[in-house]
Amino acid sequence: AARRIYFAASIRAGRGDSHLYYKIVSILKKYGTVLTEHVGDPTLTELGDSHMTDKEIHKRDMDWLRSSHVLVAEVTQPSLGVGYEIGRAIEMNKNILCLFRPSDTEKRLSAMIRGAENGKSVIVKDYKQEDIENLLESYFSETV
Ligand code: 6IA
Repeated sequence: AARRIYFAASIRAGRGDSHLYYKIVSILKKYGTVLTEHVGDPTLTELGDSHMTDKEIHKRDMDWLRSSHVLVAEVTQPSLGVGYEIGRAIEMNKNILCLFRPSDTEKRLSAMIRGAENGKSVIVKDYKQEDIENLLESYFSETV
């Protein structure tokens, strides 16, 4: 069966990187089924409304997370929702790849994310936008 990939990135915390999220989703589709394609939708704004209540969104996302094989999270734009998803995924023993762009932010990545790295199931990668294809290729061919 195809890998089930949960992609996490900022929504209400800000959509400034949405074009990059779109690109990441399009690359991830080579490696499996992306459950959370909407996260990469550049037309989705942080103010946007959905037909679902927050409770329904939370339940659907947790069900998807449970059913996924791997969580890929773009963590450069700090987001409560993404941090929450990473924490829940760690408790579920999922494979997790966190992607951070040091050169595109003044902020340092949270110690709770950087410090969760274990060299196996939880990987934190510093990267540049232009390296994303190679990075995902080596992650999916060597790690998961
Ligand atoms: O705190 P944030 O909103 O930045 O959290 C973003 C993360 O939480 C993403 O990785 C999503 O998986 C999840 N998430 C948060 N809000 C939604 C959502 N809202 N729909 C789906 N997943 C969500 C409805 C979108 C609305 C703005 C049109």
